[in-house]
Amino acid sequence: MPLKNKLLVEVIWIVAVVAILSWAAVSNAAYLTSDQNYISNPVSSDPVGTVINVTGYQWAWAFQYPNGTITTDKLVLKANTTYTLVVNSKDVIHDFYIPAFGVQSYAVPGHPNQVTIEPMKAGTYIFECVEYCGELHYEMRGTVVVT
Ligand SMILES: [Cu+2]
Repeated sequence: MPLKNKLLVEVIWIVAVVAILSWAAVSNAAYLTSDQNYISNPVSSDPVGTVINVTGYQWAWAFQYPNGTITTDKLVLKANTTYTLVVNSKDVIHDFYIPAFGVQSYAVPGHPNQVTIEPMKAGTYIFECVEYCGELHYEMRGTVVVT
């Protein structure tokens, strides 16, 4: 290959790599500076919408609603309503996960995390614990009922 063509190939490679890395940098910056409510964070900011306290313990989940009602192994929500789940644990580390909503939050004793959700469609979904937390870990699953 003549020297001139080698130089051209080299320049094309450099331009392509710089373009791809620039695109990745810009899209990551946009993501990192976007609304972070849908990512689990330590409880520190003002919660959005209705607050539901989610408590994991060996081996079930309890959901406490603003009116004081507590349900276990069943989370009842209304469609098109914004909720902040405050996720905590009574004993060991658990991990609250609703696959259909793409929402996951660690449940760490003494260090509550919060995550915001807004169910869009009525239906029944599952939630589960996705952090091995002992003998009956597999029992920490239940349903999310959206009406
Ligand atoms: Cu668990």
